[in-house]
Amino acid sequence: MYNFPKSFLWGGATAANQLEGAWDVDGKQPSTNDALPGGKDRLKIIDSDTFDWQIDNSRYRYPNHRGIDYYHHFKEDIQLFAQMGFKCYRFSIAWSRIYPNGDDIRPNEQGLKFYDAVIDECLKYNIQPVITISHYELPLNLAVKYGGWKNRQLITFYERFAETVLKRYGDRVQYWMTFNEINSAFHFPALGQGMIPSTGSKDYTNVFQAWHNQFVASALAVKVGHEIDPNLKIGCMTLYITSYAVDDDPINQLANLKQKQDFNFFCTDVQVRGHYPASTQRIYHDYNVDQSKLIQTDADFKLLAKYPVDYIGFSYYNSSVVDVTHVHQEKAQGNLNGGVRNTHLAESEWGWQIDPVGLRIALNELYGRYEKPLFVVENGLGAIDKPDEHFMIADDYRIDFLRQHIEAMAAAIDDGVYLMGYTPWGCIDLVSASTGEMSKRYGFIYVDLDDNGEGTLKRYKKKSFDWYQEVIKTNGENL
Ligand code: BGP
Repeated sequence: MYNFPKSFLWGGATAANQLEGAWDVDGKQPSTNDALPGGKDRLKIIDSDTFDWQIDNSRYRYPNHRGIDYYHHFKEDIQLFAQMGFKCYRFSIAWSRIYPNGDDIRPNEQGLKFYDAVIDECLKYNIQPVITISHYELPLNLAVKYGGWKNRQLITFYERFAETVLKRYGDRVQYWMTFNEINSAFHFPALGQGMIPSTGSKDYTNVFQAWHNQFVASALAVKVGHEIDPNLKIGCMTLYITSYAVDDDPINQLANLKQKQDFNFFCTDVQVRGHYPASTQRIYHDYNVDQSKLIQTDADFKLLAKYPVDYIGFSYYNSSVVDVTHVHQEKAQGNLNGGVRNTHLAESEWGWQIDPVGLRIALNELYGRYEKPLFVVENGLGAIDKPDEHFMIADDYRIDFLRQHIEAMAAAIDDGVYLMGYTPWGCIDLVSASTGEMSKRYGFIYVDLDDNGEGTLKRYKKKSFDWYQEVIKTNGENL
């Protein structure tokens, strides 16, 4: 017997740039993500100084630009989500559909109409939309012309964008998040902050300036949202990686403490508590931040204090092990933070270590620290699915992964954690953020499309589709 509340928001999550396609349709201009190549060099390119943001169709070809052509298939897809019994559906709005260049004065009505249609389609089935205002993209023009989020002008552009969508959809959408995985910029400022690293190594003064600007922008979105309707719930979204020290050496324990303060808590502290944490000076020092260059005003600090977020959305894929004394040699992969191999854990085909207990720990750590409602808005197993000749996919590995993580959530609820809902990542197969390819799949629904953009785009239910339908129907009892 599990204690999922009756109102628990079971659903699934996606992001515009990874599934919509139609990247230049109905007035949309390119986003930063449209300018990323697919393939193995994707993260290497983001992380180097050779990254150029030019759109070149021969290089930045399918599947990035095609997504799964959700732009033209969303009715069919949402109908499938409804069949699974989704109570909510998390998706993002492509900023460059609404303000194609980011600095436009007026929004693009065709872009607004598209999300009207998506939202209405959800509501038709009593699915609550959960909207990420900005998920790993911004209009390319804002990166090229303004240098991305390190430029304070982005606050004004984002505020305009956020206000437009909150006003337009706030009557139908209660749950919002301001920035996807805001803390990921520790590793890849190009993704969420739209910044081109100008030297071989990251300039953290820019990264922390960009965060500050994003924190202020996020607070302004909370302000505007609550002015429109005090019942709107506007959350942050962080990538949570439960981390362990490799052994009981206090040196490793201290390094693990710092990793948590830096990666897991820094951004969330500001967005939830409304002020920078006590560790800020230590963090600036460790990341060589030139404080004399940071622009942070008293008015900013007042805004942060006045408009903290209403809930904490977070993604959880894997844990990591901190080992500064080099006890283990074997490196692990992982969602941005790898660390070393954990000998107790299995790993995915991409080397992400599978750790459901780590999710229970994450939930307890976050709730213990903030005592604000939590929402697991991403979780899942990226795998290569092999359809048979009838497009049947027996993805028992995915079912096992999700079952164990749902059990961990149930245990955390018994531990006293207030958990609002669960939206596993990529509920329908979509383009992977890290590889830019289709073959790393998360969905309950298979999409016939390969890494070269070949395929019929037809949708097929995987075995996990029926399984998740039963999970939702029984409110998490039948796993
Ligand atoms: C998160 C992102 C998502 C998503 C997911 C899986 O970091 O918010 O956009 O893609 O990770 O990552 P990947 O697609 O690289 O397997």
